[in-house]
Amino acid sequence: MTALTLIIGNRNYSSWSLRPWALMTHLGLSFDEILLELDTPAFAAEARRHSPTGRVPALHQGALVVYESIAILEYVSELAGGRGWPADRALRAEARAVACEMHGGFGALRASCPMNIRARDRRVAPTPALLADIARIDALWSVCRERHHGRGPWLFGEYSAADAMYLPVAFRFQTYGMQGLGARALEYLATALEDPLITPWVQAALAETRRLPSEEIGTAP
Ligand SMILES: N[C@@H](CCC(=O)N[C@@H](CS)C(=O)NCC(=O)O)C(=O)O
Repeated sequence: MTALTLIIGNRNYSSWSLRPWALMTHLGLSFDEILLELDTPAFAAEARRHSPTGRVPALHQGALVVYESIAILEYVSELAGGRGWPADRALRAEARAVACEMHGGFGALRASCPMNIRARDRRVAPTPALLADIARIDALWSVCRERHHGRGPWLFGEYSAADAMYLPVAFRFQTYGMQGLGARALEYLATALEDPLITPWVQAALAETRRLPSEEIGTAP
């Protein structure tokens, strides 16, 4: 297979980059990484060289450039013989809906609680919009786990692109100490945060020293 290169942003902050990285890692695909420092004078020009949107992530394979995290998830799943999604067609449709909901939604959560893997004990205002996003995540994770717990520990039993999409949400729960998850959802949160395959990303994120003030949100509890 032609070599794959994933273009990513700072591991501590770049939630969109983490998603394809997590799925590619779970699928056992081998790939190189190029990290572009977010919010630097060089970023805009560099990112434009790698992706037409000037954003990360992007995936390169020879002359092919795939951008938009969800399109990358689809592509790498195809490269792995479809293993990025559930084998069952109905489950696959549900998993795609759940993944698309993350890609296009949860605006309050994303805006008020940026992913910041190394930060702990941050608190943000529990606005109605944020609480509504948390309630929806609780419902979604709980229903998935209730229905699929017999097949494995992930949203649809086996690991899928849906889990990769929600991994940055798990880090947000850890950073901002958000309440509101029921037992099943909490169990899933622990599964996501304790996933040994993401350890290299987390270790690298913890080793990063650069701070982006725009992403350092929240006060001590
Ligand atoms: N919809 C895009 C979002 C990509 C995105 O916003 N990436 C951020 C980093 S996590 C970025 O490149 N920000 C730099 C900028 O917008 O200048 C996707 O799903 O890949």
